[in-house]
Amino acid sequence: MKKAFLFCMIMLCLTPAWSFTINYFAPSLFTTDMTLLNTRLGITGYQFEDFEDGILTPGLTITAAATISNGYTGSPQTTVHNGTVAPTGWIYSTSIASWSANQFCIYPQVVANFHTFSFDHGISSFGFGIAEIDDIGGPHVVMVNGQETTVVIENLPGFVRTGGRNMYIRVDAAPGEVLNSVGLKTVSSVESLFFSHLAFSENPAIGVVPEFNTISCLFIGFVTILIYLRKTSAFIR
Ligand SMILES: [Ca+2]
Ligand SMILES: [Ca+2]
Repeated sequence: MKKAFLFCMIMLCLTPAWSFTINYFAPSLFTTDMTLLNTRLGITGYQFEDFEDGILTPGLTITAAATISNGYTGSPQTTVHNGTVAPTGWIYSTSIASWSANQFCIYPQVVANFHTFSFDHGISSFGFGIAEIDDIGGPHVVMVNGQETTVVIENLPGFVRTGGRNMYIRVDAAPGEVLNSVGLKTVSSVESLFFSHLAFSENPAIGVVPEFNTISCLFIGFVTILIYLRKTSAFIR
């Protein structure tokens, strides 16, 4: 019994307490003044992917998957943008759907219920503009590192259901944490979406430094083991 309790305590301590901050920005904040816009979105100095050239930022993968069928999708299908030049028609040009100064955005081509941005190595912050939540899809839950969050795009203040801009989302990792993927998920229906003005921020220190709480827990866990073993061996003697 004691061993089971001890094991559970140690496992709890070894489980990282991930937490992320999800920031949202309504379409009303958009301006063609990129300096001002990036300030408003908190992405000044970030690296950007604005889809001007059909080649994704190295390390970025965009996946759109339809795992349910309805009037749009007869069978499950997936599209992966892996950094190669996109076929004609995969990059669209429309000012009302773009969150950047240029008019480009990407339409993942599959009318999907899972849209995922994945990063080859962990990053500290990621922002993306959403457009074209205008149809039957949703609600769209924000996913972080493969886990559902409580943030639903359609419930955010300032959300506009339209063929234009719906919302800009920026996910920040806390010190010692990393973002491996960010996405949108619906379970009841599929929706075509446009994405634009992807913004990345990296901190080389992030991903290699455990959280203070994790370090503390590890220390407490090992001390507990030592005390337990010491008491056990004393009892045996
Ligand atoms: Ca590019
Ligand atoms: Ca749509």
